[in-house]
Amino acid sequence: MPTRQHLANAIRVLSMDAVQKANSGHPGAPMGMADIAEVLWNDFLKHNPKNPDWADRDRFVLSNGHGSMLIYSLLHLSGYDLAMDDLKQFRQLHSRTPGHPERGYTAGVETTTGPLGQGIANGVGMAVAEKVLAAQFNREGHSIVDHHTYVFLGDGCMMEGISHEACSLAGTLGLGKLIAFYDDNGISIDGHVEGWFTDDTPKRFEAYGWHVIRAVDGHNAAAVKAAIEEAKAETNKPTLIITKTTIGFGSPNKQGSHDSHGSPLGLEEVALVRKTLGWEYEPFVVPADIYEGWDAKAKGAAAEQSWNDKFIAYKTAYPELAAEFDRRVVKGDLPADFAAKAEAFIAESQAKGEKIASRKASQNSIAAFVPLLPELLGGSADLAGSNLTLVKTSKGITAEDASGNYLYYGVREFGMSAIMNGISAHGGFIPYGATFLMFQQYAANAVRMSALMKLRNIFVYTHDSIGQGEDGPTHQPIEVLGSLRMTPNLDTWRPADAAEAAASWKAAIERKTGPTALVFSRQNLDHIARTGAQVAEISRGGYILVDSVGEPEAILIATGSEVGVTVKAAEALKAKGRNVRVVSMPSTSVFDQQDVSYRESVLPISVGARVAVETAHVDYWYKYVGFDGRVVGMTTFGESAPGPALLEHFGFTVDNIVSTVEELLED
Ligand SMILES: Cc1ncc(C[n+]2csc(CCOP(=O)(O)OP(=O)(O)O)c2C)c(N)n1
Ligand SMILES: [Mg+2]
Repeated sequence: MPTRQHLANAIRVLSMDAVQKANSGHPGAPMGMADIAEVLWNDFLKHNPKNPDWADRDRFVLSNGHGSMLIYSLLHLSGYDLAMDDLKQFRQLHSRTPGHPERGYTAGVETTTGPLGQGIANGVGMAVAEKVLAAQFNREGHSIVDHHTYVFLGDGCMMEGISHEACSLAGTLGLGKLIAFYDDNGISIDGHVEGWFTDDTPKRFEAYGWHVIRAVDGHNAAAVKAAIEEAKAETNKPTLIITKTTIGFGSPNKQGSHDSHGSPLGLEEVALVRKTLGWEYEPFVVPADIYEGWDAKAKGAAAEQSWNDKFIAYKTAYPELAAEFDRRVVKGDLPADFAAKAEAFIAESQAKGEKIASRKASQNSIAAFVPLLPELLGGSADLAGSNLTLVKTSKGITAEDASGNYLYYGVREFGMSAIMNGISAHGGFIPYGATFLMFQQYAANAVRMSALMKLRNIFVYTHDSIGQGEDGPTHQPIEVLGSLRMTPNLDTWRPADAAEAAASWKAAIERKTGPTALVFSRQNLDHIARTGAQVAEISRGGYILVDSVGEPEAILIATGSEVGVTVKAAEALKAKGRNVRVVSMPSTSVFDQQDVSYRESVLPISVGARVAVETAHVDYWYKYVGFDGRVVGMTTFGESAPGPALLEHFGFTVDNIVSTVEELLED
């Protein structure tokens, strides 16, 4: 049987060889953390390489995602569907070993990491999901949800602000099954960190309410093992294990230096590492006894089997709960009657004809859907009263009682969004979380990561424009809608009234392949009259709201709070004998996905005279109105004044829309 160090050396050598072959990558972190990973994976991690989707597996997150060869080596060695040939394709097009670990590309990669700090926040989300799911499903004598979340992170993650947001909340929520390993190697890209990172990290985490295990020798397997045992014994607090390591361990000339962080070691040094470690095999050759030492297939199958047995007993005792678990966690399906009930709610919202803010309409939708969907896990970054995310059936989650369905995220927009990503990646929940649209920019990269990972998340953004008024330009987004819409695989909805708000919530909940941003007004909006057929067409993202007689002279396109004023402008134009059409376009990406004949029926190519109306940056809309079209929109920041005064000041009036259309037709 090979020694522990020899098992760890397999990671070191595979990592340096793959980086060398790709002529690109980061050998330092995998070589430094190899011993820790070996102990964690071989002695503790509960997982089944043959079923990476097993619901009660431990979650492993490599927050320092630049060390991707560490996780690829672990997955390969322990028996996942990741062959040596895949390792040889490290960082190549369409390989299963992309530059940074990517969810969906590699079996066993739980979350995409690389943007430092987000992995630990995802890990916090996974631990939240475990804790809430356990509170909802476990019963006396039946612990069907009972797993740990392990996170590796480095100095970079520790320096990033998001780690403060997420770890602070993790302490408050008492996430006892979250165990993080800080790769305390004193090195980041620019060199020794003393010049830019001198926090007392143990004290910092103790102040958050974490259990901290200090100064563990990360190259001493027995010490690492003892630390993990101690961490698991602490069930009320998350644990940070601070492991002292040497970056690039095993490289005689580069270990301990940032030279080993992010470039190939070089062929000569690679040869010296082999000598130093006593590794006598060619690149990408692992001897049978090493594979044997790593093989987790039999142990993993047995672990899953024993859980399956537990689940059978649970199913006998609690058949309904077991069916819910299967629906929510295993399949991620909605209740069979959800679609019909949601349709009825949309129709009811249309019939009621209320003049309310779309954020209020959103709250009405949440109130209607939460009782139908226990998987909805809500929250807001300290703006519940403004975002209107709380409803009667919302129950806050606390350290002591995690059986609720609502998280008070505090003022942590980025943390909230990345935690939502972790909750969604874990499974069992559809998270929704809210802030002002302006502060989406604080969270932007986590929203992008959600879209990249194809996660089912609902980002709720209220106070969506200058219409929010007195708070002024610091709170009035101009460029955010455009950037949301330009994010691949993110659907953005900006509903015009209660019916569109309800339809957008339904679409967001039903979307399994990516996140949705729902954008709502602070101010009251007119109720819009629609036929039943028009109500059904909301789900197509864009539809004819007020039609012309035959082919229109001009088409007006509006979204959200500007639909009402645009309809009025169209009426004024019609009174002047103009034959115009109004298109409501709550979601451009959803409209773009419709078949060409539908799109052509709404926006016929033959009608070049087009005007878009939206209180956001004009540039986005030229795609729909063409270079010769007009946009009633924003090119500057807003101002501080009451909302109606600002809307008038910036031209969102019937008169200005009418004259813009007339000018265009007269040109
Ligand atoms: C948000 C973000 N900023 C910057 C980078 C670029 N980057 C990658 S690794 C790294 C330094 C990380 O230092 P550390 O976590 O200590 O890694 P080590 O060198 O110890 O492996 C930086 C700045 C990044 N990946 N993500
Ligand atoms: Mg470091």
